[in-house]
Amino acid sequence: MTQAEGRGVDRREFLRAGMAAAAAVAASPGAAMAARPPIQEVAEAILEEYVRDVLPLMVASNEASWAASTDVSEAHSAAQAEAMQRLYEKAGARRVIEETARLLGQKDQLDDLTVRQLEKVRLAAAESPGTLPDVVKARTEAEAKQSAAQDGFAYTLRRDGKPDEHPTANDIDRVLVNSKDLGERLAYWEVSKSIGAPLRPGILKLRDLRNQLARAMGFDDFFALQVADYGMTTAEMVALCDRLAAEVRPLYEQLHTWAKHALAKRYGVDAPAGKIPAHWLPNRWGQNWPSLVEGVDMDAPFKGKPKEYIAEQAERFYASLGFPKLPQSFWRKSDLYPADPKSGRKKNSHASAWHIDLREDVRSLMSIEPDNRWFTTAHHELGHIYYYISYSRPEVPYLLRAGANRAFHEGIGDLIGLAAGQRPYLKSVGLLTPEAEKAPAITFLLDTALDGSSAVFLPFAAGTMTHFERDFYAGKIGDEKLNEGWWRHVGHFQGIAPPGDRPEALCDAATKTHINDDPAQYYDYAIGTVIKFQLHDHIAREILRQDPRECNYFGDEKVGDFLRGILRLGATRDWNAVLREATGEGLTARPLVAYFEPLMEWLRKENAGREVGWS
Ligand code: X8Z
Ligand code: ZN
Repeated sequence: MTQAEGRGVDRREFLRAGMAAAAAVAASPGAAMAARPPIQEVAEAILEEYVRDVLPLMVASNEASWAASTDVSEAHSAAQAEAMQRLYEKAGARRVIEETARLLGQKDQLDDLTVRQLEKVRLAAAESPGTLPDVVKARTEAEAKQSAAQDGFAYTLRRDGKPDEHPTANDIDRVLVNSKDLGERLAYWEVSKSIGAPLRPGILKLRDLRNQLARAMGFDDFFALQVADYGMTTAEMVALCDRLAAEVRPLYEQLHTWAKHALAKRYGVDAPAGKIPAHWLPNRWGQNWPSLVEGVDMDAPFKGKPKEYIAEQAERFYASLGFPKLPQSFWRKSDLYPADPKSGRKKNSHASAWHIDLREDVRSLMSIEPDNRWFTTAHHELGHIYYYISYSRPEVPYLLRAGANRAFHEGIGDLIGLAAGQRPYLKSVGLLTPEAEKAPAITFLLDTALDGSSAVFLPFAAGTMTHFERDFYAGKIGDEKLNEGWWRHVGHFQGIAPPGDRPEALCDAATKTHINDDPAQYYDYAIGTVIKFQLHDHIAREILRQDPRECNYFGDEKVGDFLRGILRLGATRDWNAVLREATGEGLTARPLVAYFEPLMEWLRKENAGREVGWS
């Protein structure tokens, strides 16, 4: 029980709301005849009032955040902080906290939908309790400042005899994916980490403010507050993530060994014993390893395509499953391509999807370039958008216009990304080069395991990120040991080592955007990855009756019906039940591991005689 639930409520407020409910009942005699417990009426009236008050402020706050993320400026950042502050004042008002606690204390007299909404109100209030207005204000300002520092950061690359260069995040990623020159790789990897130092003071401050608010509301810390949205404790979430990481560990160790040797060959050096040097890998955090498989250039089919192709092709995939075309406002209001360098405009470089008004105003922020990574990312983001569209219907209360859990929201677009990477589909839309068509199936399977959110990704998401943030918010990592703590987890879960000393001032953890602006939630992606393979396995085997590794969802309305059956529920049902009813199984990495079974056999042979693992 939280502290808030333990405190008494202001009875006058409660009675006032009760009277409002009685008036509502009088105006609607049909409802009264149903003879529902009076507390049910009270709760419904309170929720209605809450939505009426909070929704417009949420829309204003989303609009201000959108402006701040798509056009970084001091004025936008100040407006964002102001709008968020106004929202927080209402959502976390003392009265809201007390009424919600009181009602949840009698939840056995309330229907399930009402309890679910009250839980959402309780958790939202815990983010900004009106009992601590100064701390809420300080946090809001610190959040806006940290986002502006992150989104407005310009990377500077200094190389002997060359003028300063200012590579974008896309430029850095391109070098890390393509360059075979270890000196150049190291230079770009180090530049990619230069954003950590300026973000260090801000993340420490935010940790303390976030914790202070969560603790005042009875949670152990901010991490526990975020996990509570799953109806779980921190210990349960970490145990779950550990189980998922352990299920995939034998496959990961084989992939790690194979990749280390493949990269050593590519760079013309000997493979080191144990861990892989971080700058060898084609991703800033080693979270996935694209383009490692020789012989298939996944980017080739996108070269020379118009810039609109990627997002429009992703839309065509969803439409083929019976989803509607995206509203015109999506295309008008989204910000899908890199900012023109000449414009001087700075925008957040990380992809995201936005549901501005919990109705039809849906948008995405991306920096799409014509390559395979953005092809997958666009499918991911449109998954969020189609989730928003599917549950924005009168039967789903505003407060439950969310995923079955946050991981479902992440998993759906990833699922369509996985489907859009299947060869039969790629061939049908002319995205399969003759070389890729001829390549053995194992080549594709290997690329799927290494890239995107898959086998290589899980140790990062369930391991490094989840453990680091758990430790960070629980105070288990000293303020002067952030880098040590970060690299300990990276080494343990991912088998990756920094290319040299990483002094504390550098703060490598803060280079990952989610640590700053989507905090204590990265397990969403780990669980979303597992759910993706569970759903995919079910769709391929039970609906399409095709091989999960060579299947084609495109144009199949039965697949669309199955997915809409999940999406249209929003958060009105328990997520465990939704998963079980959809797939017949609880949360498990079994289908993910099964998907890669032929690969596991192949890897064992490839790695024969090599030392597997790193400890
Ligand atoms: O942040 C994202 C999405 C936006 S919700 C692009 N992802 C994680 C990341 O990039 O670290 C998708 C996979 C993991
Ligand atoms: Zn996402």
